[in-house]
Amino acid sequence: MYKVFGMPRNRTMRVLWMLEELGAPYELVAANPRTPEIVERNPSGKVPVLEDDGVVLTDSIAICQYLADKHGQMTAPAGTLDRARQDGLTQFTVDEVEGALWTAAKHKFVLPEEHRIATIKDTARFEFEKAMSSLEKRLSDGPYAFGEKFTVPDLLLGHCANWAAAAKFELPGGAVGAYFDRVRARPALKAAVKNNVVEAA
Ligand SMILES: N[C@@H](CCC(=O)N[C@@H](CS)C(=O)NCC(=O)O)C(=O)O
Repeated sequence: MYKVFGMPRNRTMRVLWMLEELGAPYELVAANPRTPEIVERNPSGKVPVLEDDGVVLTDSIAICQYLADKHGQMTAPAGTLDRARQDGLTQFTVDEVEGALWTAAKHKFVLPEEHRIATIKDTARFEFEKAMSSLEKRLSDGPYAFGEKFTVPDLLLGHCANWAAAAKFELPGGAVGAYFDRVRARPALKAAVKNNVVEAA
């Protein structure tokens, strides 16, 4: 059984959602970043962490792609042109979509106060908007980014859309808005939320 360390309210949700999509059994160990149980598994103190067969894996994107490859679902096979295009969209999601959201979050509550710049939120919003225009040009006719198949970058983009909504970034309407609605309505996401309620300490 997979063991997931982290909290559903942060990037840990990507791994929980992924495991629900795959129908794989897992256990969530609720743990905040930088706590001893995380630092002993990930020197940067970040979550999520996944333990598979006692082996520790870090970084949500790498974990999700590993799970997709291992289970042979939600991914094009490695070494194919389709996979290269899929990985390109994953990288775009990390750099341009998550990058804008993470910049805003770091300067709101992650960095030590003396290193925060409050006005950076305007820059983050500008970058997020720019990323949304690029995404519109990258999407297929749907229902998902590469057509009928729901793949790893769809899940990551759906997670970023939820993150953006929670952080009060404006989500686009039109084709991208409709795409986000489809991804965020996945039953596996609803199951990941329902099955991993963590009481506030
Ligand atoms: N590249 C990592 C980033 C992980 C990350 O930054 N996680 C946040 C929670 S969403 C965290 O642990 N932050 C604590 C910190 O930055 O000190 C991933 O995708 O898993």
